[in-house]
Amino acid sequence: MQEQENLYDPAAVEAAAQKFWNESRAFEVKEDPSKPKFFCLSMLPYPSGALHMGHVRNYTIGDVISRYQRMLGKNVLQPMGWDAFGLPAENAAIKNNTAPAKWTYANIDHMRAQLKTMGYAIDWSREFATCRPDYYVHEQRMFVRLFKKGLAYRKNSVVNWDPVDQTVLANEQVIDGRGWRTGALVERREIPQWFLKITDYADQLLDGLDKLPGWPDAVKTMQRNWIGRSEGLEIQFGVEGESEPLTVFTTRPDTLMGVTFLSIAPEHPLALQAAKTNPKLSAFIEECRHVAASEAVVETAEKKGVETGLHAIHPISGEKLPIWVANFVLMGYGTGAVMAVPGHDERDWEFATKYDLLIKMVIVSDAVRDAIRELGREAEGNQDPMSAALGQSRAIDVVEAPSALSIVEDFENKIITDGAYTEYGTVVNSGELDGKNYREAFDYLAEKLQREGKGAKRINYRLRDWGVSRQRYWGCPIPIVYCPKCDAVPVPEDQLPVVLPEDVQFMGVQSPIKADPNWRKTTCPQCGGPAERETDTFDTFMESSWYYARYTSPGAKTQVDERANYWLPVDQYIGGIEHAILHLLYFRFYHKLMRDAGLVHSDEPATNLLCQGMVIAETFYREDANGNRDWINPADVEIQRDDKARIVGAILKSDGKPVQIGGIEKMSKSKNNGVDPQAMVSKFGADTVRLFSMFAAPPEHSLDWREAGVEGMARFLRRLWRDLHAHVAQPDHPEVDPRMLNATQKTLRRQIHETIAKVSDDYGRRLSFNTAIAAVMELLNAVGKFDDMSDQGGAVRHEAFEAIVLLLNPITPHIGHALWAALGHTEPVIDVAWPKADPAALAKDAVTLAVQVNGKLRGQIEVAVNAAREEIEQAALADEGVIKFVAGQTVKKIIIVPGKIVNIVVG
Ligand code: ANZ
Ligand code: ZN
Repeated sequence: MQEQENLYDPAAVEAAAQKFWNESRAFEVKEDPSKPKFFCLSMLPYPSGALHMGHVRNYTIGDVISRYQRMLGKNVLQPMGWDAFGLPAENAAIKNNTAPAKWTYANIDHMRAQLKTMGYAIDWSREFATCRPDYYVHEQRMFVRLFKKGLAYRKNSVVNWDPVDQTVLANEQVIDGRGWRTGALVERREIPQWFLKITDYADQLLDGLDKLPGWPDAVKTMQRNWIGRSEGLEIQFGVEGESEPLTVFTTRPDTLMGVTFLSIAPEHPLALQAAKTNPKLSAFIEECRHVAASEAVVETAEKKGVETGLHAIHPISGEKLPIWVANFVLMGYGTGAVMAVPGHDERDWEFATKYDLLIKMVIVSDAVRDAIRELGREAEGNQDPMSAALGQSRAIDVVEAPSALSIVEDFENKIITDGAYTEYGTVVNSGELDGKNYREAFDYLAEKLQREGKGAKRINYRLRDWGVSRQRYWGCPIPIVYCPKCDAVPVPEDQLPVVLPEDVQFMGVQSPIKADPNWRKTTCPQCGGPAERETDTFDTFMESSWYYARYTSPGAKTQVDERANYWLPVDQYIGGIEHAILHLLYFRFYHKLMRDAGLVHSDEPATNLLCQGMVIAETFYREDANGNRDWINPADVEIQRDDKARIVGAILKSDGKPVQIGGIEKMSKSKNNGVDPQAMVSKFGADTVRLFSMFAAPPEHSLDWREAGVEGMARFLRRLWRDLHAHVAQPDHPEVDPRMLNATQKTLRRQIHETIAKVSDDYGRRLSFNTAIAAVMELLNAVGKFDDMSDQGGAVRHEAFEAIVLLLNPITPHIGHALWAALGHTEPVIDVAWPKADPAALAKDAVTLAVQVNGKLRGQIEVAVNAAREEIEQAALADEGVIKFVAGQTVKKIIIVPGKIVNIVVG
């Protein structure tokens, strides 16, 4: 009997705890205005087939925070759902000849069962899959409303076209410019697609970041850069022989007098016009059309261009400037035209150097500005040397002032031969602008050009409208009908949802709804005539932008109901850093759309954000004769380590022969280094897996999965189980009575309460779980060394075990459930309040002082913290070690360093 209890059996302990939580519906919550709420949300999983370690890490972090907040007395909502639409289901359908729906639902069932073995405190009554019509109907309704508000619109946009399969490919399906299945060269095609006007919210999305102190700076910076607000001027250049001016957008109007040519995008109307009579130009434009126009490509590709033969007129100097078509100018940004300043812009410099165009210096550094000033003074002896020198910089040539002159010349030569000077500085060689700094030149020109009708201030965003059309099947149908008479007509709300048929047969990659004329055929909601349905579906980011809100309002007929305003905003959001930009931007945007539709009252969807790091692991492989690597799963490998735990070799378990070691990398299918969470849970139990994933690294860092580390966690839990049961097997002891404690008992009790204080801070403020666990481990070590079998000794030990169980409970809730009962409690541990550090126990009422005699350490004394000087002196002189060194001598002086040292000077 006794023996049995000393054995920790995770499978039995976990099954019992989970049964209890299920039967008591422990984590189902309702709105309760009497309690502070806490909405803890982890990013919902894509049902790919099986849980991976990344999920386990994400959901364990969320669960630890949820359980901790619950113990603080909050009404905690932790939901779970499935991001169920998306391409992998279609790929699997094509490969295995099943319907995407069937594959998806089977995966969900499997992964739900896997998640349940982890013991997460999830309110499963709120679960949903985003591929169900009762979920996406709300998304369709919102889209119809956005359409009516002008926030959803259709325009032509480029897609990847596979000419063999005759279908559009997603970016992920284009590999090195070729279709993933056919290997055919992908073409760019323009087709009409739907967009949401996220650009209307650019300013709000940007300004809102300043009101999110609970978001990591790195994420906010990435979002700012993505939105990319730039303040500049639009400037009009006349074009020789044309009535329409050419408008450019520049963020550096201060460089205006350094413009030596203009560059326009290949798709710019002026380029297309010039190409009609210029075969070389039209060939170049055609060439550009075949290169994917993504910004990244444009940024890295070699700069290329062709002259149009047209000339622009400089708005101030009247100079004639050649107009070039350049491959790095994007039609979709600004005006699609750039005033080129090769002296101060790197891309223009590269271009000018390649095509031998003029490079002018019009901005100088402070040192060069000072040199110019000096030259000016020498040249003119002028009271206003700055304007003299800067206004007539040609005068520099005739002045004899080698040092200042060479500074200026060197600077100019460097710009011409080495590269553009891109910093802000002082304007030179620019007539009326000379001597101005960036801001002054900006404001001066903004005013002047505006007055002359040649320019205006302008704010541009890098952010583009959100293209939500996908030419795929497994997504939410876009609720639009095309009528030959009425054009695009939204499906009336009472006819929603437009249901995606689930029982379909895949013929090749073509979307089954595109292939089915019966599905497409409908009547126009406006004129009643024959019409066709839109067969594109939404980008799956649509579903994941508002799912968090749906959790608050299960069963609501509307997208969300009043319950949303009890739970929102999310208090803690947890997910991967790979979602730092797009998902989190759409998530914030959609919240503002719902706010503006009157559905929610807050401005931002989530107050705090935690981005967890990757899970990484060692990789192993064998190379075949052709040098191809066959990656071997770590589970099939036996690792040999040296005494410092460094890996020195590895063998394949099945044949006992060595395998190559490939280094630590993110767990992935391609490197076959994923560790199956299910196998780990079966072998060690969920608590051990949870404990390891929280202990091995701080949440934002990479987590290096090592089975040896997992084994260490299992040993720790076994020891806790054994020690705690050994304690409760002892005869009864009274309650702790602080007045009765001796020094050792007090010391252990202080450590208990110090640990409570530290762990509380680690869980709550720092979100630093590994240090919290380390502190609890130290406490268990201290309990192990505490062999006091007295009444009060037993009482303090009991307090220590209670603290350990409670402090670990958010991380290892199953063993927590069992051990709390073992400590004699009938109330389940999930309902117990988080322990509070007792200030009285924390107070250090005694300090230890080192005692020196003539600077040499001779003894140690304990005194009260507030002990008077005489008391300390007496205690020091009475110390056994000290007495013999003082005996027979005269004490000349006693120096006390408070809290540390007493030095007795004798002689
Ligand atoms: C002249 C100039 C001089 C510029 C200089 C920069 C430095 P951001 O900050 O990203 O808004 N530009 C404008 N439209 C462009 C387009 N469609 N494609 C490529 N480049 C474009 O960048 C604004 C700057 O990028 C603009 O300011 C323009 O070059 C270029 F010393 O004008 B600048
Ligand atoms: Zn019609």
